[in-house]
Amino acid sequence: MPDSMPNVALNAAYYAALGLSSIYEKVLAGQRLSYDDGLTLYRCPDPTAIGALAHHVRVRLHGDAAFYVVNRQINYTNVCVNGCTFCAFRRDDADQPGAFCLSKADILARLEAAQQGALHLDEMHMVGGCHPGLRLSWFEDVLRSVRTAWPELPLKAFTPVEIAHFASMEGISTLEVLQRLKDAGLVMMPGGGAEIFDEVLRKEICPHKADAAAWLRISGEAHSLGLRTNCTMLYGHLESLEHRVDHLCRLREQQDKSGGFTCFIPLPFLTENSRLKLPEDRLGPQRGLDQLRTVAVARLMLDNIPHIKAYWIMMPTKLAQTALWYGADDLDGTIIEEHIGHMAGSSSAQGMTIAELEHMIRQSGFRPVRRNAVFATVDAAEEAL
Ligand code: V47
Repeated sequence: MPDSMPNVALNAAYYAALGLSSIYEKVLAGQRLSYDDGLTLYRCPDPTAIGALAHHVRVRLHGDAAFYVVNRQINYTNVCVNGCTFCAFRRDDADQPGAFCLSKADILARLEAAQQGALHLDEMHMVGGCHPGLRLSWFEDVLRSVRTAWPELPLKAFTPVEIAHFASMEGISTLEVLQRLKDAGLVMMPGGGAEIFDEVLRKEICPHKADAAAWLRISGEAHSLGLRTNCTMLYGHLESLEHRVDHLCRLREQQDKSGGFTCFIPLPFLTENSRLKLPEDRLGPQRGLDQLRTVAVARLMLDNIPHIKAYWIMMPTKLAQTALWYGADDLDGTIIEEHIGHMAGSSSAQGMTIAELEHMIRQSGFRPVRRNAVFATVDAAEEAL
């Protein structure tokens, strides 16, 4: 461990007193944790003990670096056929109040404004609802137009759920959809739509969305084409700790097979404007500690996924800073405009400047490292794409 990031908290006797000796030894030896270990970590009464173990792994992987990206999010539409109960962003059809659908010109204008403001974007992050009228050729045209305007800009777009939707609209395979989008310039896919993999619960919260097997299969197909992708877990709703650990184990298993997941993003459920109502005992300030613990358990369980993101849009910025000490190494980026979290009650800003992100990282005791969409540091970006 570098001298700049000492970890004085790893006291073997203390872990023994918590009943965590075997997990402690596995983590220090770099060995894989089991499903039962994941549950034990979640049930341990002392979150700081879990955080210290996760920090040990995080420092082993990334030292004192904390990553951020100069990016522009674009949500192209919120019209969606899926009707997920938790989602405050979606509108069932284009006539509903608040429904929107951007044109290609709108998208290009947003990027143009961002390029002028930020001087140089290192990621376009574009996702949207599963719109019943937008064809694959429209998305290909948008990607090609963006690539023509900004050939160096890495294009990150479409979750496996959108890919499944495009395939069913076009009557072609998901692999073919991925190949066509790759040919149009796609290099990276965001990790949304994973929600929670447990089949019974998934049917309850998002019955019409691509199922767990499809989500994982499409991620694997993207990896087989050389696309890199992220992965997420939506938590803090109706799921149990067993569901969470099962979700992490399924991601780890997929990563063993296809190897293209770059970053895991735990997404704490935001409750406002959502049809999914939570019982009282699931709400309240203890959710902050649950978020830190989830970041830490993810860092410890996902031994084959390089990065863990504390997404500052969905968690308070002070908590995202603290998460850097609980296993997270990335904060996402400048963002500029975000709808999914904000329509669900996020009180964070819409965007941050480079100076604000770097300040936030330095204030937490870490070294800011600017990266692009595929996590290459910006100086080395061209080689990585
Ligand atoms: O797929 C929807 C989630 C996701 C709510 O890959 C909600 O780098 C909380 O995946 N409360 C979209 N979460 C966001 C996402 C993402 C964000 C930033 C970076 C990356 C990346 C991916 O947001 C959705 C869904 O899982 N979501 N509604 C809600 N009420």
